[in-house]
This record gives sequence, structure tokens and C-alpha cells, in this order.
Amino acid sequence: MSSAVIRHDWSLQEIKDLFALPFNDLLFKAQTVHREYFDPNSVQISTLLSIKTGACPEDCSYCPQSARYETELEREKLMALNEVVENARIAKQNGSSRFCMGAAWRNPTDKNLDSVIEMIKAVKAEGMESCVTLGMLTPEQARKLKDAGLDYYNHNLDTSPEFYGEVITTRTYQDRLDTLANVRDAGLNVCCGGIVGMGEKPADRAGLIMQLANLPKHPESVPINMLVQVEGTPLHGEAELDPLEFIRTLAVARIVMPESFVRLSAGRTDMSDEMQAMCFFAGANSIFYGEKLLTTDNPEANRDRELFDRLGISPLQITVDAAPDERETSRELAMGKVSPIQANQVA
Ligand code: SAM
Ligand code: DTB
Ligand code: SF4
Repeated sequence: MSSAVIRHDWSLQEIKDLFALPFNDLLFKAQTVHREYFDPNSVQISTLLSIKTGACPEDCSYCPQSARYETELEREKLMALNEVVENARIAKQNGSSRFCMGAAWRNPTDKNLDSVIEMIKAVKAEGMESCVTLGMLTPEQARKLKDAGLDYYNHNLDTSPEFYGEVITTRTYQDRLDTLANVRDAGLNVCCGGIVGMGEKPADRAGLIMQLANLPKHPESVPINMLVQVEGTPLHGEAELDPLEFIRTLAVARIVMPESFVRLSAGRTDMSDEMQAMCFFAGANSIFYGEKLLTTDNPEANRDRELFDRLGISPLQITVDAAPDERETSRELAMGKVSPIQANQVA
């Protein structure tokens, strides 16, 4: 039995106290919790595809896809179904278990939603888990996605409620919480995290983690993105965050959301192998795999394969055609594999 209790009543001070621990104490605690809930050598891998790129009406200061900023990004219309399927097949061949499709929308129109539903069905037919991120959703839209067989919906809180207004003005924090509630109520798995390195204060990183940990149910996936600074966006030129502070953020997320997959998300191209190894030690157990995120670069697949080999990490295998109840147990699946510890105990 696992001993760390799942809580939803974290105070800001408790989270700040975790951040303030000596680095080794924090990492030891995170790794201890991690081992209670997961096989420490198994990492879930997802592949991203931008199905609708650029010309977004929102003003998220970090985002190259906002129509308000002059970036080098070429806007594109909604991708054709066959192109999506081709990309999903390649992702599966490369060992990815989840295919995530992102659209640069404030929210999907009902017509757009119907097109995305066709894509979700096609991805599922390829035997992969599906995830989409389409902006705000109404309760009806969330239900339609669930009925179509969608597994995960990604919608990030991005930062603390206090810092939020300095990053985005075109939708509120409450709008995001409402979409998350609609997604949860529809019975979808939630993927929700944020971005660090945007010039926020340490209290804002703690505030983001507190918001995530105090949601009525913890998100099944928690992506922690390091800001990718894109020329032309307001956050380009922001002071770089201390890499150790990024690792601390992952570690605290792991401790307060022990059952969630914590994803080491955007920003890996600029991280050394050693830094990524430390992120996995801090309890990150999911990555985006493949040479592109949505519009910016991700490490080459070869580099990731080599890194996994050097670290003795294997990609988590998920059986998508299992019954829904069994599918929900991907965490148990991660635990169920014979880990080196269990092998030693048998020997
Ligand atoms: N338009 C939809 C929305 O905002 O909900 C979906 C796509 S949006 C690109 C998904 C998430 O990507 C954002 O919430 C943000 O956390 C992350 N993101 C976007 N640009 C980023 C950047 N430059 N660096 C790191 N993360 C970024
Ligand atoms: C998330 O938290 N990170 C991903 C995914 N969810 C959709 C997106 C990262 C985007 C980085 C910038 C880009 O490539 O456009
Ligand atoms: Fe649009 Fe999403 Fe980018 Fe914000 S993060 S500008 S909503 S694509």
C-alpha cells in the first residue's frame, strides 16, 4: 500500500516550504513518493501535432501562435484527416502511446469540433490514446468529445491566479477553471499544467502547483513547460529561470500529486542530458517525443532514444483496446511491470 496521502487542501505555505527544502532533501522526498506510485524507470511518451496553426485571437504573451505578435510562424488552416492519420502512424511506430492534437483557437466552433471528432476516431483506430487541446469548451462540447472516444483533454492553468493577468488578458483564470470542470464532468481524463520561466516570482510557481493540487481531482497528466522564448512574442528576452528551480517545480508537483504523470514538457532542446536525468529523478515520468512540439523544436528522436538507453528508462506501453476501466489504470500498468526492485526481491 502507498503511504503518501492524496490531498486536495494544500496551503500556499506548505507548498512554499517544499520548494524551500535543501535540494537533496526535496529530491529524495520526491523520488521516495515517486517509487511508491510508479515504476521509476518507465516514462510515458506522447507526440504532439499542430492541426491548426497560428492566427489565434488570444494574447498569451508566451505564444508564437497569437495573431497579435509578429513571429515567423506561417499560419495554416485545419489539417486534412489523412495527414493527421499519417502523423499518428509515424508516432506509433516510434513508440509513442498518446497522440495529442493542438489547435490555435480560443474555442472550437461546433463545425470545427466535428472535424476534430473525425480525427480523434481515426487516431483511436490506429490504436493510440488520443488527446486534444482546442481552447475553451462548453459542457456539451466536452460531452461530444467524450462520446467520440477522446481519452484526454489538455487545458493549462499556465501560472498562479496572481500572475495570470500579466500574461493573458483575453480570457480569465476562472474561464480556465470552468473549462477544466466541464472536461472533468464529461468523464474525460484531464491534462493540466503550466509554464515557468515567464518572469514569475517563486510564490507564483508555488501558487500554480497549489491550484493544480487543490483541483477536486488531480489531473491525470501535469505538463510542466519551461518557456520556449520565441522572437516576436512579448516574453522573448525574459531572464532565464535557474534550471534547479525548474527541477524543484517538478519535484514539488510529484510530491503533491503522487498519482499523476508529471510531464517534462516544452524546453527540453535547451536542457542537457544531465538536467533531464535529474528531472526524471525528481519524479517526471512523461515527455513529448518527436522532433516538433506544436510549432517549436523538440529534441531529435535519436537523442531521446539514446538518453533513455543511457538511463535504463523504457517507454510505458499502454494497451488502448482494453476495456475503458482497464485503460484508466495506466498508472497501475506502470507499476505492474517487473521493476529492478521486484526482480531483486524475487532473486
Ligand atoms: N489554444 C489552446 C489553448 O491555449 O488552450 C491550445 C494550444 S496552446 C499552444 C497549449 C499550451 O501550450 C499553452 O497553454 C501553454 O501552456 C503551452 N505553450 C504555448 N506556447 C508555449 C511556449 N512558448 N513555451 C512553453 N509552453 C508554451
Ligand atoms: C503543454 O502543456 N505543452 C504542449 C501541449 N501542452 C499542447 C505545447 C507546448 C508548446 C510549445 C510551443 C510551441 O511549440 O508552439
Ligand atoms: Fe492561442 Fe493557445 Fe497560443 Fe493562447 S496558447 S495564443 S489560446 S494558441
